Amino acid sequence: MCPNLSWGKHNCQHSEDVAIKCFKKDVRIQLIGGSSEISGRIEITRKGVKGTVCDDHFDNNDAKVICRMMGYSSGKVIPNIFGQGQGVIWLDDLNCTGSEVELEICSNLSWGTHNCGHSEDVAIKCIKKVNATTGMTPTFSTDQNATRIQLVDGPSEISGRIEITRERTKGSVCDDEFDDNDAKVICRMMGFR
Ligand SMILES: [Ca+2]
Ligand SMILES: [Ca+2]
Ligand SMILES: [Ca+2]
Repeated sequence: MCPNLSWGKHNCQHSEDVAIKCFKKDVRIQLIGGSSEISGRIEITRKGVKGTVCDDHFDNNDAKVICRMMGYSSGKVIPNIFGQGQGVIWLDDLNCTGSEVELEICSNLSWGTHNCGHSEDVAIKCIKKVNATTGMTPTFSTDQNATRIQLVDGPSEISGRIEITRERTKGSVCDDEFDDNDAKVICRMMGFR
């Protein structure tokens, strides 16, 4: 969706291939105890510490934001039949409008501040993204036009030379005019920041 994007057009040599470093998000969200990954008790791992979310004021708008952060299109609150969590209660009285792309943007967010017990741990069910034209859930393996991005030849998965696989052809990205904003978009597409 970036302007002037033109796949395969360039005046570059491979000596100009660009490398980037992404940052791992310090918040990771999983749904625990459900029959599939799209439903369950919310488990948030923040700075390496696992915790839960309290049901006070938790509604579908809050669920939507959490599902979207996990890469799904939407979501809703469901009864917590998945059991209580343990450890930290990360969030209480969530006050998202439903349009935020990250929890951090929701108003009055305060990590670790709560007046809850684990019997109030909340559970949600997310809705997978649906392809508007086919009504199918997109998968990388069957869609030849899917764009897959990896960072290669680096010390870890979060840094290295950008390798984009598109229409089953591997390629690189030229460093001409490539800046931190371009890197951010690519990192975000890979689930990093
Ligand atoms: Ca409650
Ligand atoms: Ca709420
Ligand atoms: Ca509360």
